[in-house]
Amino acid sequence: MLFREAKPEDQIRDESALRQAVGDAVGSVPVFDIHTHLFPFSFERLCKWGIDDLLTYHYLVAELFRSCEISPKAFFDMPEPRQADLIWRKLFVENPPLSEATAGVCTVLAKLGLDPRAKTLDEAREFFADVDPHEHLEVVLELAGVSDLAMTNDPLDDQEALYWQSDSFVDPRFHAVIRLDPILCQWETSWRKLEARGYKVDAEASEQAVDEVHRFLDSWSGRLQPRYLAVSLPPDFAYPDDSPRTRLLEGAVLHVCRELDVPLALMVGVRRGVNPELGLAGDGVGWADVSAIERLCARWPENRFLATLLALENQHQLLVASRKFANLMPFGCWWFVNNPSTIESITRLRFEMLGATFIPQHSDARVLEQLIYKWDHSRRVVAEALFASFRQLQHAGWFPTKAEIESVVRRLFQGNARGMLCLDQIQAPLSVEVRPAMSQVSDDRPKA
Ligand code: RAT
Ligand code: ZN
Repeated sequence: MLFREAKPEDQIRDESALRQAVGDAVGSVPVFDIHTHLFPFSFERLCKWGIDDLLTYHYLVAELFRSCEISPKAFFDMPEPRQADLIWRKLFVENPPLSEATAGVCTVLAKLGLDPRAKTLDEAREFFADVDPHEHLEVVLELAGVSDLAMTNDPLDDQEALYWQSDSFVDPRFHAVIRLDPILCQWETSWRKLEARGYKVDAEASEQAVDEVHRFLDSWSGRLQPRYLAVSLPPDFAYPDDSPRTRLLEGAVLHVCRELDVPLALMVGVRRGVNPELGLAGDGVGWADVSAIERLCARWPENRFLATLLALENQHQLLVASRKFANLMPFGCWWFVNNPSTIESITRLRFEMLGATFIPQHSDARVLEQLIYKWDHSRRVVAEALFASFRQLQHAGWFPTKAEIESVVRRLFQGNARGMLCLDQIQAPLSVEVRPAMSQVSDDRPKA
């Protein structure tokens, strides 16, 4: 589109018309959700959905211990429905659900026609017991406005590997992503798993071991067809250094990315197991050294990098780095910065420093219905930030048309992700063949 050709009568000069146009465009655009932990229904129990999974989300588990004296051990020993009941009582009935994660559950319930002020979970349980999972998936994707989503796939997880090896049906809207944390962050234990699958690897990540990891990634990429490779990294992530991580990155991962023509996603700043008793809810945050990302981008100019940082304090540095390296794409407001106030300030800064050349949000959904609230909440906040930037433009004497606003919004929520993943030529499917969930998995040991 040539913006210069906008007819004067189409240009929006008025503040409230601008707010309306931005809100309508952001509210209706189909989203490419670039990072989730969701699985298709064919992956059976790996696919989380329904009220008990929603309430036992680790964001809520972390909040429970601030409002209830139960010990983590006693809590985790309870069956999931009882955990969900306790969380409901403590965080939703005895207290107003003010936090982002609790408010999110209310949004989900309200959008599904359920009462977020119910005293018990009975009504919600009946609702979910009655739904047909495949129809429910369509309802959820429609309510969330999600056209495509990226999963988080770990071929070293034996349970997950079985589903891939038995060629379980994967809904084409669910895109595979190979997660490298075991290889790049837990090499000291993971090399044994690779060895057990027949790869000639060692604790030191020798040259031969690095070649074998390349072979492993080639083999699983053939099966999964990943849209990108991803890793979450601690705040002290350094590059380059004399560690198995740098050897594996340079000798295997970055080459595989080049060969497949896919980006590497860097999610930096997580301190795993700050309070190990809390399990998944026990991770914390630390400041990252953004110069490590800059060096990766500089030394590997042919590679593309997606990056999201966990610490609020690192957000500005990532944007400065992105202005220096066109092969770096900031994405999402990750985990502890995925709150309306932080999304708004980060997104405003991103518009101011990068224009529309970033991916504003991902859901990080672990439970299917979370897509509904994560996107409902994020759309509202991103719309506010985009409105502020267009309002500045109006003050500067440049008046946007509705079509121009819609084009920017499509780029933010769909085009930048598709471009980064080289999906521009591939059309999003209009309809999907739905297959029944698999009832039995082969008990073959995964072989790479
Ligand atoms: O947001 C989350 O659910 C975290 O537990 C992590 O999964 C994080 O998003 C990650 O991908 O490591
Ligand atoms: Zn995640």
